[in-house]
Amino acid sequence: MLVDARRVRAVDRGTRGSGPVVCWMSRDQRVDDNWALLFAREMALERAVPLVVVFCLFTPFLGAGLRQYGFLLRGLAEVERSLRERGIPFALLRGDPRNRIPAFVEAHRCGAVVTDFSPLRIRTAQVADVAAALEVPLYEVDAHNVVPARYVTDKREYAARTIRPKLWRTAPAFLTDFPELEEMDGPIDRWPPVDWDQVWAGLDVRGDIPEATSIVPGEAAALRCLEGFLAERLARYPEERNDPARDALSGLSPYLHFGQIAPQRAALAVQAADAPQEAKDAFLEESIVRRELAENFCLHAEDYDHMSAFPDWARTTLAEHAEDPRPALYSLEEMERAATHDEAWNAAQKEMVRTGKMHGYMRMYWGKKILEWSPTPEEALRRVILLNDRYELDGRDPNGYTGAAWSIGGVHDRPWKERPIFGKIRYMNDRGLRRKFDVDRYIRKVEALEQP
Ligand code: FAD
Ligand code: FO1
Repeated sequence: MLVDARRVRAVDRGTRGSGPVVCWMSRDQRVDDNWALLFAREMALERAVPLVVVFCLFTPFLGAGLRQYGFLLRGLAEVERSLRERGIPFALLRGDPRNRIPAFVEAHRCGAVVTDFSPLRIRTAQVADVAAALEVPLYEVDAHNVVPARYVTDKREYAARTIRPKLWRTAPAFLTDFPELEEMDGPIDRWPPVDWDQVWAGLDVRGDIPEATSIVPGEAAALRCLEGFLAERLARYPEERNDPARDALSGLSPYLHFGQIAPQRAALAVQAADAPQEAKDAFLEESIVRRELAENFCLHAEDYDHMSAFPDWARTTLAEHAEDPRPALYSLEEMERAATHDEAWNAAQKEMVRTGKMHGYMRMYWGKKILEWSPTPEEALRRVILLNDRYELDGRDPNGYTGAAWSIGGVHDRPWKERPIFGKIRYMNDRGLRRKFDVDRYIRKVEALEQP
């Protein structure tokens, strides 16, 4: 088996047909290092039938606008080119996959469908509904995680320390290199090249938040970003990753979110890099443990974007402090305009609006201040998710819902010393920031960013 069976879930066995195999690409929007695509190709070869890759473009999607769809479409155009070079046809469908995928399978008498994995409700519902509507089998392949999310544990984990041993027990066996996606002699002209101008013209999403031009989309740019990280930032990562005034992060999250690079590729490259083991361990802790903990949270807590998913102690403490006076209260609109009294917070909001990517350390502070300055914790959670998914390139992601739940509701955290408003939720304040890094330097760095 080219693809480890522990990555594959037969969603619905159906009766296999004799026509082409469809790879329904959604989360993992790349040609190389894509286990779902490798699995579909192997099935097509075994059956001596064509392979066709389809992407079903739908709007709206969790607050995404031109900024996010632009990144996605430019990356997809690169996917189409790479696939055609390897003799694999690509088709872009428009509309609800529940209708469009079964219709495509019917129209082309396809024999089986393979799709990728995401723990978000919108995706698990789509996959279940499409499987129910198909006569032929549908397989889901976890192409996103190093250790498949459904395999690493069958329950909700409560902290990094509980999932970490389960991940590292099997990660070495999964951290293999990827097979090459070899050429096929497919019927690439049965599906004509995509008319991307027409796709862009028909994109009915809000366009008032401009594309993030400082981050180049696509699979090739993602690899360049990884190479740049290895060469210039990895060695500094342990000491400087929590310093927003410096540039020590990988910068990979937009590419990881849109599946333009595999977390496994990043992990393999970091492990093979000429860098201190401490730096490698620090990166793998974030990119494997923290990220797969977020996958686990969204997979096992369907209410991952609601307070009901917070641990009991957190909901209790937030309720006990719901009536505490709020020394500063801001409207969503004031927050969106970065018009608070706190210059560090305003800089973080501006960094996100201007670049599409807020520094990870500031996201914690940014989220916790929204709790402090919103009328209720429910409203705070709503605002964190709304602003995050509206402006971040890497938004609408398990990492984001988990980051919001960690900041507001102590998910994967523990109770801390009780205080007003926060109760026992971990607190952060600007004095703490100033102890950690040069806040004024960060503010100057953001002010120097060009306005959108
Ligand atoms: P690096 O430090 O280089 O990390 C590399 C990769 O490791 C990241 O791309 C990510 O996949 C993973 N990782 C790092 N930190 C975390 C973390 N805390 N939790 C889970 N995975 C992590 N991340 C998103 O991808 N999308 C979001 O919408 C998002 N929203 C967040 C909101 C809040 C309130 C908080 C506290 C965190 C959020 N994060 C989100 C997590 C984290 O801040 C980002 O993943 C990280 O800053 C991305 O930048 P990077 O890839 O350069 O980071
Ligand atoms: N996936 C799709 O299959 N079709 C889409 O039209 C689509 C739009 C989209 C917009 C923004 C964004 O952040 C992700 C988007 N995805 C889309 C990605 C995909 O749905 C992923 O499966 C989800 O991000 C769930 O993890």
